[in-house]
Amino acid sequence: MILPRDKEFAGIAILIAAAIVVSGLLGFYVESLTITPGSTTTVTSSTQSNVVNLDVVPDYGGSGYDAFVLAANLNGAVPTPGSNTTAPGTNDNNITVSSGTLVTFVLTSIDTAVLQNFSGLVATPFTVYNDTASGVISSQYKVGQSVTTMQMGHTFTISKLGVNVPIPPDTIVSFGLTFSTPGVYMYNCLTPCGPGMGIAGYMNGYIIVK
Ligand SMILES: [Cu+2]
Repeated sequence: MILPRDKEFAGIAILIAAAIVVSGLLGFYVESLTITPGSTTTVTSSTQSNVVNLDVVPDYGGSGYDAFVLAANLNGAVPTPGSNTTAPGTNDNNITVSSGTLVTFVLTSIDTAVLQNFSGLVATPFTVYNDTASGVISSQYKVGQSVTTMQMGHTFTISKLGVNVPIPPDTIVSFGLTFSTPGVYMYNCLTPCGPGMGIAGYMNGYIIVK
C-alpha cells in the first residue's frame, strides 16, 4: 500500500529520473553538433578502409537535400533520386582512415544536375569515368593541369588540405589521398546544391585520421 507521502517521494523520484534521461540526451545532441575540424572529439564511423566508396545522392533527405552517402550504408539498395520526400534524418557519412596510408576514394554521383563550372589548376589528380562532357569513358586529370569550365554538380572538398575535386554529373570520380597527420578533417561540397549543403551527414562529413 502506498501512503500519500510515499506517493510524493515516488513522484519526485520519477521527476529526477526523467531529468537525468533528458540531460543525457541533450548532452549527446550537443556533442554531435560540436565536432569541429582538428578537434579531439570522438566521432563514430561506419567505415575503416583503404577504399572509400561514397555515393552522391540527390534529394536523399528530401527535396534539395543532396547527400554524400557511404555505399555501405545503402546496404546494396539503389536509391531513387527525387523520390524521397521525407525530412532529413540521420545520415552517418563519417569515414575513418589510417594516417600514412594511401586511401582511394571512389565517388559515384547519380545526380544529373549541372550547378557550376570548374576552372583552375588541378591540385589533386583524379580520374573521371563516364565523362560524358568529353565523350570518353575515362579521363585522367593530372597535377597542375589547367581545367576550364568543366561542368560539375558537386565537389569533394577538404579545405584544410587544399583538396577540391569536381564531381561532374552522372559520373564516377576516383582519386587517392594520403593523410599524414592524425586528426579530424571536414569534407564538404562547395557548389550551391541545396539546403543539405551545410548539414553534417548530407553534403558535409568528417574524415577521422588515426
Ligand atoms: Cu553538393
